[in-house]
Amino acid sequence: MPDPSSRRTFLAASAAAVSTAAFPWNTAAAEDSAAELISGKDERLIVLKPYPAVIETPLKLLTEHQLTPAELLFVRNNSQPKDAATISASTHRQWAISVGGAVSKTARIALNSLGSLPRTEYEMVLQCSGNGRSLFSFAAQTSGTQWGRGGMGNVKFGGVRLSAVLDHLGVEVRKSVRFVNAGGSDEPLPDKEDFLHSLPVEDVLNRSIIATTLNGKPLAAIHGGPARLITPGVFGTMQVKWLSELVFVAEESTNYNHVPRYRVPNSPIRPGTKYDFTLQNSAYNWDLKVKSVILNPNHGDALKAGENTIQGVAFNDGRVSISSVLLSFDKGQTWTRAELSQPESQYGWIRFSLKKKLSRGTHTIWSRAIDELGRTQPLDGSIAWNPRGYEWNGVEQIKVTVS
Ligand SMILES: Nc1nc2c(c(=O)[nH]1)N[C@H]1C(S)=C(S)[C@@H](COP(=O)(O)O)O[C@H]1N2
Ligand SMILES: [Mo]
Repeated sequence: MPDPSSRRTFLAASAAAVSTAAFPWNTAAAEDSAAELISGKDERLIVLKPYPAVIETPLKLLTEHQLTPAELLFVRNNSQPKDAATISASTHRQWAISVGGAVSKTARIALNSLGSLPRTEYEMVLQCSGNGRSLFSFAAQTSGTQWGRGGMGNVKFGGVRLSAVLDHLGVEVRKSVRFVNAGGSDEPLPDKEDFLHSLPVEDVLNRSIIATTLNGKPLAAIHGGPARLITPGVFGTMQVKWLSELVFVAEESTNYNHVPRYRVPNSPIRPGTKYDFTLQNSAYNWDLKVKSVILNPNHGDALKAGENTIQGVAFNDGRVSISSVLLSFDKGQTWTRAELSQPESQYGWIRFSLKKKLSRGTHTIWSRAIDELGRTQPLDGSIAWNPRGYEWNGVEQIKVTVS
C-alpha cells in the first residue's frame, strides 16, 4: 500500500490554492474535515481534495449499513455549484432540464411536472471509476487523485424513467441517435471544459431515471439534487449530477471530460506506457466490473490471534448475480468460499463474510468474486493498467499482523 498521506496534503494544498480564486464563495481550506466542507457529512470521511470536493469513505464505516447513508457516501466533484455543499435537499424550486438534438421536438422537463408519472427505485452501487487508482500506481504511476478503495457506496436512487418522461412530453428520438449528451449546471473550473458525457442511448432509454431521491429522502444537493441522471450498473462518472441538459446525438462527444478523461484503452498496455486517447482506440467508463472489496479488517490492521471475521462486499454490472466470493490466506494456492448475503437487488452489492482462525504472524488475505457469467477479478489487477487509473478490479490483496 502506498502511504497516501503526504501526497494527499500536497494535492489538497494545491487544489485549495487554485480554486479559491476561481470560485469566490469557496472558503475551503486544505485541513478542513468533510463535515466542515459539506454540511452533514461524517467527520471521519477522508478528504482527498477540499474543493471541488473529493472525499472517500473509510471501509469499516461501509460495513455498518446495507444502504450507505448520505452522511457516509463518498463525493467526487469536477466542479461544484456554490449552493451544493450540503447533504440537505437542493433549494432550487423551478428546476428544468432542456431536451434537444435529434428529436421530433425540443422540450423542457420541468421537475415539478413529473408528479403523475410512475416512480422507479434502484438499490445500486455508486462507484467512481477512479476507485482503487492508487493500487495501479504500484505498477506505474497513474495521474489523478490517488483514491484508496473507498470511492464507492451502495444507495437507493428514486425517480422517473427518462423514457416515460419523453413519452409524456411527446418527444420521439430519431433512429440515427446513438448517444445522449448529458450535462449538469455546475460551472467548469477555469480553462476546463464543462462536465459532460455521452451515454449510450439504448441503455439510457431502457434503464435511466431522472433521480430526485436518495435513500428515500429528497436528493442531497452534494449528490446532484434536485435532479440527477442515474443509470444503475455503470460507473459513477456517468451519473450526471445537477442535470440540466440532454442532447440526443449520432456521434460521441469529444468533450475533454469524455475523451481523453474517463476512458480505458481497447486492449491491455504495458504499465507506464503513454497513450493518445481517441474515440476509436478507447472505451468510456460504463459497465461496472465484477469486484470484491474487503471492508474489515483493513490493510495494515493489527488483529488478535484466534477467530476473526473477514467481511466485505461484492458487485458487478447487475447483468447476472455474483455466484461466489473466494478468500485465500496463502496467496492464491487454496481458496475458501465466503458466506454471501441474499441479494437485495440486481444492482446493489451483496455482503460476504468468513470466520477464520488466524495464528500469530503476518497474514495476507485475498478475495475474489465470480459472477454467473464466469466473470471474475484478475489475479494481478495491473493487467488493466491505464494512464489515468480507471476501473481497478484486481483480486483484493491485503496484509494484516496478528499478535
Ligand atoms: N455534473 C456533474 N456530475 C458528476 C460529476 C461532476 O463533477 N459534475 N462527477 C462525476 C463523478 S467522476 C463521480 S464518481 C460521481 C460521484 O458521485 P457522488 O459525488 O454523488 O458520490 O458523480 C459524477 N457526476
Ligand atoms: Mo468518478
